[in-house]
Amino acid sequence: MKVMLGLVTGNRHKLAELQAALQPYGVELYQVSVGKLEIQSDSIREIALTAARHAYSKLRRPLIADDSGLFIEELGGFPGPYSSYAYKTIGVEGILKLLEGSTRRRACFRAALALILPPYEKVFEGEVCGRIAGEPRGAGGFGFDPIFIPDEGDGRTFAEMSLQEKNRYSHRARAARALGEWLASRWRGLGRQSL
Ligand code: ITT
Repeated sequence: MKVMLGLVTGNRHKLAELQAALQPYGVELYQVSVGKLEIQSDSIREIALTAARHAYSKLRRPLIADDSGLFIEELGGFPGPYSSYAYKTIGVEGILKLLEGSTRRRACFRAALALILPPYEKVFEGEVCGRIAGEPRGAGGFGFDPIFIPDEGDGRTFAEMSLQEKNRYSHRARAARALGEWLASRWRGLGRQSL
């Protein structure tokens, strides 16, 4: 059972993480480079779905789009859907500065994966919660990985983990596994060898 899916992204880390998470489900993921349409919205579901629909209208091939963000409790959920912009502007150091002196450091990463596989259109979500570290640690991963410590881990940040370890807990891998399970249930229902 095999399905080829395009991933609409300019972020190679997302590609690598999703490839690893989806491969066990028979998904072959490749990067598509139509300009990703990024609408402004406070819903990552809506942002991902709009990007996927837009890319599908251009390519007419089965694909997914990932929108994700870091939601920090002390900051009322900021940067959330604006994480990409916050990362490019204030960065990791800016977030640490905003939390300076605060003991309330709870945060969650969330990911929405929008799938267009006609006649289906679905959004799968994943979440991982943890806390914001006092200082950046580790050289792996991307974005806010050096300051995020998942609850389920052993105190290391995502940037101190291998891709496989990060995928055990991450928001993106969880959304990917939900997508993979859904595909597997479709296959079982259809009794077909491929989609
Ligand atoms: P594309 O839009 O091209 O897919 P992007 O990186 O801009 O790539 P988003 O618009 O979804 O993706 O922005 C999400 C931002 O949230 C991202 O730039 C990171 O700063 C942060 N982020 C999301 N998932 C992350 C993760 O697994 N580890 C660290 N930071 C993450």
